[in-house]
Amino acid sequence: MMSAAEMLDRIFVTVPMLRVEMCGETVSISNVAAGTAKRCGPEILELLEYFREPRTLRSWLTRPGASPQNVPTAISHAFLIDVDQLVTAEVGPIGSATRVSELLAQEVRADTVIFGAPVDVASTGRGGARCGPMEIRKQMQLPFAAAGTAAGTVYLDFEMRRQYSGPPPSIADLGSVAGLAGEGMATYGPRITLLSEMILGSGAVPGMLGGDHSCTAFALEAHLRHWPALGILHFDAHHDLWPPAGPQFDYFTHANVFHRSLGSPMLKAIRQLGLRVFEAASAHRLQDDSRVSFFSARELQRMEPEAALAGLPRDIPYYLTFDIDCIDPIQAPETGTPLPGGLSYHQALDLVDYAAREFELVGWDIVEVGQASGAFNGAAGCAARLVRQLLLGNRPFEPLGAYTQPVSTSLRAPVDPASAARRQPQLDGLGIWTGSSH
Ligand SMILES: [Mn+2]
Repeated sequence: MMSAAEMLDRIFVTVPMLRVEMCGETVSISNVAAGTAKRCGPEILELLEYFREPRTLRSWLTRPGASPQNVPTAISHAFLIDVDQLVTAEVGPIGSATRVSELLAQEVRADTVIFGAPVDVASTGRGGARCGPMEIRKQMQLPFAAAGTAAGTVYLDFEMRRQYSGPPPSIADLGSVAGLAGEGMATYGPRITLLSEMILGSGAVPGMLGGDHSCTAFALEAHLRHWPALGILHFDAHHDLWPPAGPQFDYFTHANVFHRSLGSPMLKAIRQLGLRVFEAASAHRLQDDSRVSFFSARELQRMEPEAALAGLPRDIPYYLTFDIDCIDPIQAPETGTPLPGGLSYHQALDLVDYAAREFELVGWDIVEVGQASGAFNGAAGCAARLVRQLLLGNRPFEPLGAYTQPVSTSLRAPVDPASAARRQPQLDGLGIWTGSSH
């Protein structure tokens, strides 16, 4: 049981999407997702407005003229929520398991802050993407140490023939956005936006593990408010540009993600990569927008990453969103709407690596990874490796000729056997080597 003094220093925030109705002298507030409702005096609105920014209870109670009277009601009816209750901790965190309150109080500094969005209510295909965060975390097995504690560790990447130098990435993992049974995206999604805003406010790069692709629309909402201009690199078999079928169908699906984002003038460009969907559509449903450009999966078979990402404005930050169905279902079958003829894992890795080096990536997600159907989850395996490449981002590295020996050295100087023995690598299951420099 928390003491009153401890409670005062907890950080609370107003739950998004409360329903507020004025009824004469009183106001009726309801949290539809939680199933709570309460009629209150109108002064509660000031309280809820104040906590739209995450703040401690103490800060409210020490404000001149502020009243404590609605605080217990607001908390017991889930109008105000402790920020740590926005998420549930997950097994196998990537980097250091971190509470939201620690991030907000700046007790943890991280380059990237990971969170999961285990939800698939907006999928029109097979479900299962709610398992994505868990399935990806299971396959990460990353040696990335807890934030700020990894001095002296180096990372090798045999596949890419690189030895990364400089400080390793510091990564915090908040767990996953908590959901309520039967909840839809109209209330779950805004909590993704809220968490993304908090991470952006901390100065870190948010990295989201979906979830169906509708999650991206809510993360992007935070980005499009935060950045004066933004571009999107969109990996997908589908364009996800469908407008709602009509005003009566204004619900969220994983197929109308970018139609929603294009409503923002802050979105300057979107490059779609890997498209290969055959569809019949009335022409008016897909309107030309000069911000949208794409290459099909087939076109990409003959293109270098440089060409695939050419022609985009380079003076703006980018958000990278990766729907795992971009990769061919032979390698990544565990997804809701698979289509044949996708990118190979290696093509995708080359593109993501190039994007991370050449563009300023300020946020990213990997979505639509489903549940394993057998012993190995190929989609999650591909996703975990793409996550690793995104976490390494644009860090400097030395090219490797063989194991830990830089190419330049191997070509020019004989190897000192004693030093080679000291640098004997330890392999882990993902082909990453880590060791402290002892
Ligand atoms: Mn998609």
